[in-house]
Amino acid sequence: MKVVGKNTVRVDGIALAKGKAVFADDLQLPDLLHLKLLYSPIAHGRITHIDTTKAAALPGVAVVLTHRDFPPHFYTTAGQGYPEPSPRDMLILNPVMRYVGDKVAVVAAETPEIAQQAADLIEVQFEELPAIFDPRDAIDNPVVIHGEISDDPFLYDPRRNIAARVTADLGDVDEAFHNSVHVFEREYSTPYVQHAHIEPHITLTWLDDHERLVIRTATQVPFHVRRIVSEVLDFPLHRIRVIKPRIGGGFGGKQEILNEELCAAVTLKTGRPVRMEMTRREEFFAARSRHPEIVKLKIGLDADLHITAIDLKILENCGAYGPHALTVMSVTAQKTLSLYKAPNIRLHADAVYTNLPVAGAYRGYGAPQGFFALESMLDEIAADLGVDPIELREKNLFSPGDEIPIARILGEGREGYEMKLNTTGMTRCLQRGAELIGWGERRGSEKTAVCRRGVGVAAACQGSGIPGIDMAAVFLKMNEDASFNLQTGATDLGTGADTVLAQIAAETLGVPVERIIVYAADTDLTPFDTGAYASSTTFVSGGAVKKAAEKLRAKILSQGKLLLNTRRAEIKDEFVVAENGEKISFGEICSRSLYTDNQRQLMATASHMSYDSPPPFNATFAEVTVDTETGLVRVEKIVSVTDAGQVINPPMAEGQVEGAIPQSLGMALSEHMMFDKKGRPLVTTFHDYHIYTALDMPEVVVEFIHTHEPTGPYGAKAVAEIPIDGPAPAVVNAIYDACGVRIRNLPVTPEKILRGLGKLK
Ligand code: SMO
Repeated sequence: MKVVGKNTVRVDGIALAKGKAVFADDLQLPDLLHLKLLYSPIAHGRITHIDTTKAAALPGVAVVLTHRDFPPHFYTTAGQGYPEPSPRDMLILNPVMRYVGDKVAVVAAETPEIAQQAADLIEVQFEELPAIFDPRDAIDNPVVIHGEISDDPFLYDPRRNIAARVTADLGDVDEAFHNSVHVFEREYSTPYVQHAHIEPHITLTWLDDHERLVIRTATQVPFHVRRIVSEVLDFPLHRIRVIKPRIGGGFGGKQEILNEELCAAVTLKTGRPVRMEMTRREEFFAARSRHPEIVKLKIGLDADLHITAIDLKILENCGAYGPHALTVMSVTAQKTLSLYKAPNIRLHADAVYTNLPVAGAYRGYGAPQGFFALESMLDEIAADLGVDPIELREKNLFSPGDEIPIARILGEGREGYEMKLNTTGMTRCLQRGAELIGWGERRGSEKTAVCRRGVGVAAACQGSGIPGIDMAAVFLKMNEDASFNLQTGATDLGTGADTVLAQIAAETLGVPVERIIVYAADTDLTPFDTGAYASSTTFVSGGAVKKAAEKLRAKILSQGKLLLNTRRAEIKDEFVVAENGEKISFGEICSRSLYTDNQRQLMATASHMSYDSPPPFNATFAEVTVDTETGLVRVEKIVSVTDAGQVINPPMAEGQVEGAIPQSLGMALSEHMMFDKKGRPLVTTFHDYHIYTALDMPEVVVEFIHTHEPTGPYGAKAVAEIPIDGPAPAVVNAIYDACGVRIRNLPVTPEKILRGLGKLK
C-alpha cells in the first residue's frame, strides 16, 4: 500500500499550525447576542415564583426566557441514532430543578457580562424538596425525581427512579457456580469524571439570507443536532443547516445537544445571531461527565482455571437526567463480556436517577468502568490462586472463529447481531507488553523499601462502531487535475478522521493524499453520517469512503477504455493503460469527460452500515512506585500495546493512545468531581480538578500489533476508545503488586493506600 499505513500529512495540519480561523468561535458575526444561563442553586425543588422584570429592563438585554416561554416538550439531549434509546426526560427550561446546575432561565444580551449581570437579577423562589445523592439509595426512594413522566417507552420506571434496565441470561449461571471449583465475588466503583476537552462547548446561530437557521457548533453529531433542534423547537428540518468546523476535542462530551437548542430558540425569537460559550466552571456542572458505576462481579472457574460463569451487576448513576443511560451500561456489559469465554452469563444493570450532574457519553462509553472491575478482579483471582495474571487471561480469551455470544443478546437499545471473531491480537499484545515492561523480572519482586515498585497488567477490548445502527455516506467527485472532492458527514474532532478518510480514498483511487480535498460535516453539503462516537469513523465512514472510491475508480476505468477505444485496460499509476500499451492519464480522462467526450461528471456516492463491529484489543502494563509512608502513588511507566487491525496512520493512531492514557490515569489517581452534602459541586476549576498534564506523565511506550480485519477498510479496526480502558486497572494492579493494597473504589488516594497498609484508621 502507498498511503494506508503511512505517515501522511494531516489534511488540516497546516491550517491548525498557522492558527487559521477554523474553530466554531473564529467567526465575526454582526449584531451578535451572547447567552448566559441562570442555574439552579438547589439540588431538588420546584420554582414557585420567578420574576424577570429587572433582568429584562437592564440596558443591553434583548430577551429573557424561562420555562413559561417553551411548550412542555420532552426530549433527550443524547446525540444517538433515531429513535434514541434514551429517556425523554428533559425540557429546554424547567419548572422543576433536579440538580445544582439545572437550567432556570436564559438571558441574551449585547455582551456576555451584561447577560450574566441580568441573569443575576432574575428573582426566583423555590420550594425545596428532599434529594438523592447516593445511587444506592435511588431505587424505591420516597423521593421521586421524574414522577411526572408516565408514557415514555424509553424510560424504564420513573416511579422507582430507574431510568433504564438491561438484563441478559445465557446458560445456567447458578448451576455453573454450583459446579465451579473456585468462585469469587467482588464489588468495584468508579467516580464522576470529566472529559476536560480544551475547547469548551460553543455554539453560534444565525439566520441566513433565506431566513434559514444556521448552527455552527462544536459537536460530534451534526445530523443529530439538526434532527433534535427541529423536533424540540418544532421548526422545519429543511430550514436548519448545521455546520461542524474544526473541533478542539470532544471525547463524548459533544455527543450531546447541549446549547444548540437554546441558541437556536433565541435566534428564532430575535432574528439575531447568537453565541454561547460555556465557561470552564460551567463545563464542570452543566455539561456531561462519565457515569459513575458500581460493578459487582461474581466469577466461577473450573479446576483448569477456565471461567465457567460470570454474574455481572451494574448500578449506574446517571445523575438528574438520563441521556445515554441505557446504552452506556449496555456497553459496560457488552464489552466486558466480550473479552473472556464464559459459557454462562447473567447480567442485571440498572441506571438510576440522582440529584447530581448529568452523565453522558465519555470515551469508552461504559467500557472503562467495566474493565476496571473485570481486570482488577482477574488480578485478584490470579493472586488468590497463585497463577500468573497473564496466563490466567490467555487461558480464557476468545479465539478467531469463536462466536461472542453476548453480542447477539445485547445490542444498544435493542438486540444485537451475531458476532464471530475474525481477528485477535490480544495474546500478542499481552506478550509484547510483558516484554516491554520487563514483566518476568519485575512482577512480584522483593518489597522492603519505603518506596515500593510494582507492575500490573490489564487487557481490554472495545468495538468498531455500533453494528446495525451506525451509518455513513460519502460523495466523491473528480476534477480535471486528478484531484477529488470528498464530502463526508463524518465528524473529525481533532482525532485526524478527515486525514484517515482521505488516505482511504487516496489509496483506493491511486493518487497522493494531497489530491483528496475533504469537506466534512455540513448538513446542507455533505451526506448523512451518524457522527463521531462509538469508535465508528475509521470503520464505518472509512467503509463508505472505500466503497465510493471503488465505484469511482471503476467509472474512471470505463471512461478511459471508451476514450482509448479499447475493451481491455487497467489502471496503473494514474493512467488507464490499454492492452496494446496506449494510455491516457486520469487528468485527461476527467478533462475530456467534462468538456468534450461522453460528457459527464465522474462522481460516486456510497453508504455503509455494518453488522460487524470487530473488537480492537489492548494490553496495558503499568509500573508504579508507592510511598508507604505518605501513601503517594507515582506512575513510572505505561506500556500500551494495541491491536487496531491495519493502522491507517501510525503517528495519529499513536496520538490516540497517548491521549487516552492520561485520561485513564486521571480516573485512577487524580480526577474526581466531588459534591457537598447539598449536591453543590466542590470542584469547578482545573486547579482543583487534576487532569494529568505533560509534567505528570510517566514514560509511555506505545506499540501496535498488526492484524488484518476482513470486515474493515484495508483491514482496519477502530483505535479511538480502546486505549482508555486499560491504564486504570493496570495501575491498581501494579499498586497491589507494589504494596499488597487492593483499591476497589477509584480514585486511588493516599488515604486509601495508608488505610490499606493499616497506617490510618
Ligand atoms: S463516548 Mo463516544 O462519543 O461513543
